[in-house]
Amino acid sequence: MKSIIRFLLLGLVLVHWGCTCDTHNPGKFDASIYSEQDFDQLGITNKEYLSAASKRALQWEDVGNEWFIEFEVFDLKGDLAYEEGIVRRDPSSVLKINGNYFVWYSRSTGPTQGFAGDIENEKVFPWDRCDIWYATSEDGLTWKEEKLAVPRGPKGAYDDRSVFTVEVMEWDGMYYLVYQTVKSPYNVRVKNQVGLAWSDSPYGPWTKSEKPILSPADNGIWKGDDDNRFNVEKKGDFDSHKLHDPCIIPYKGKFYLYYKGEQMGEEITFGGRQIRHGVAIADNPNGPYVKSPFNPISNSGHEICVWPYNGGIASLITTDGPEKNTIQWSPDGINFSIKSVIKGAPHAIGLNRSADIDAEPTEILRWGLTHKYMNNDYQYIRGFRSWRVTTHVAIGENSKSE
Ligand code: AAL
Repeated sequence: MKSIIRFLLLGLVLVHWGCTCDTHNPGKFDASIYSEQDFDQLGITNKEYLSAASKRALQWEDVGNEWFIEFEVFDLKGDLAYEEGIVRRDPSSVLKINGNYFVWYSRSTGPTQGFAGDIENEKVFPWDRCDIWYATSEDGLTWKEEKLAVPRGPKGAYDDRSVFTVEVMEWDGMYYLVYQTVKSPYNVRVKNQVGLAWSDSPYGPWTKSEKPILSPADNGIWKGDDDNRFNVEKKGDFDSHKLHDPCIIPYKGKFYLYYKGEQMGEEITFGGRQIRHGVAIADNPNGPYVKSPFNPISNSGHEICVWPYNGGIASLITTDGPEKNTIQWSPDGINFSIKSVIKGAPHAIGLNRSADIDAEPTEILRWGLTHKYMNNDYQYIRGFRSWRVTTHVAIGENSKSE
């Protein structure tokens, strides 16, 4: 009994000592490295009593508001507007070619039934049984659907079930479409790979890669034979299940293929779904693409939205993970840090690649395409615009400081 009491008392002393240490021991947090101006800007007047939040604020990277923006989305006119019976989603970047805008996108027909029924004949997702189509526009607002660009492959091919979520790159007189592929049957555990097609004209015809140009890591192990993606012996790399949303950027004499990874045994973390981005690098647009040893290069995100800026690469991180709704930038395409935290961003952005990207960090986001996310209905492509926000004022209030 005595020893139990002694043990409890010791515990109490240690807990008390730990508390005082945390709040009073300046050795743990060196406030002296921050200037009077740092404290004044954050509104902290008592350096002896720094809350955890104040310590974090002092440690934030010194960034201005150059990357902080707000968005609005709107319906488009013409063939990309809502249409009963047809799914159009995941728009690529928008290219301006001879005065006309071009976009490529996933297109499927008919309702989505999900995984509970006849997966051999039904549609499990809106992006199942898709082909890649394209549309053109003179002003970016009214669009005309042109025709099929890249169809699914013949039965037995790696892309026989669906080709979808496409991005486009123009390079050296050639056009490249990079997209997701699924081979039938589209069950819950099916692996998703990346395919590529190329042409010397945006109108096609397109030549498809005979094999996927990138595949999931193969170091995860499913548990049992049930078609259940949460039952795993071992999860494997962050991209052990699916590679999604591929986008190739020419960068520093090489080709950086950014993608979203989905892991076997995906979990819900304190920031939501466990989704991260990776990059694979090649010397030529057609590959071979080699995954960076630094992967994953984000801890959050969803659809890839990346652009070159100031010698580095910027990335809009949306939807999932603790760092969702941030714009990040890296000096090297690999090591990203947060430049702004925004209110919310449109899904699946197709960037306007003809923007003057050097004008300012987010110039490329002034307008572009997105889609209406609604899994139970026919999804359609929409437009978005964004603007910088530098002050918060009431009507008639003078926003200028001296
Ligand atoms: C999107 C993208 C990929 C997924 C599906 C269609 O948000 O991440 O493209 O496969 O959803």
